[in-house]
Amino acid sequence: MYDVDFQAWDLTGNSQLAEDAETVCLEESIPGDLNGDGCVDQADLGILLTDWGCTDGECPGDCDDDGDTDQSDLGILLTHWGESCP
Ligand SMILES: [Ca+2]
Ligand SMILES: [Ca+2]
Repeated sequence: MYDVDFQAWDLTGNSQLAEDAETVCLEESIPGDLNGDGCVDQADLGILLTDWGCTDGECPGDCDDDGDTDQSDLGILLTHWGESCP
């Protein structure tokens, strides 16, 4: 879905804007970064644990995007623990 957005920005002819947007997108795509602050830490773990057992497909703690929050999501978060943190 991001490709559609980048195409729209490219149509403006402002390549710098597109590059900035792509950088933000990449930072937000860190597996386990549930609150989107670019860092995988205890705040994200709290979100995952609060959401533990969710199966309705709209789960804030769903790291692997399979529609639930379970041990596979916890494993992904712990694998990326501390990633990109200051
Ligand atoms: Ca985070
Ligand atoms: Ca999941």
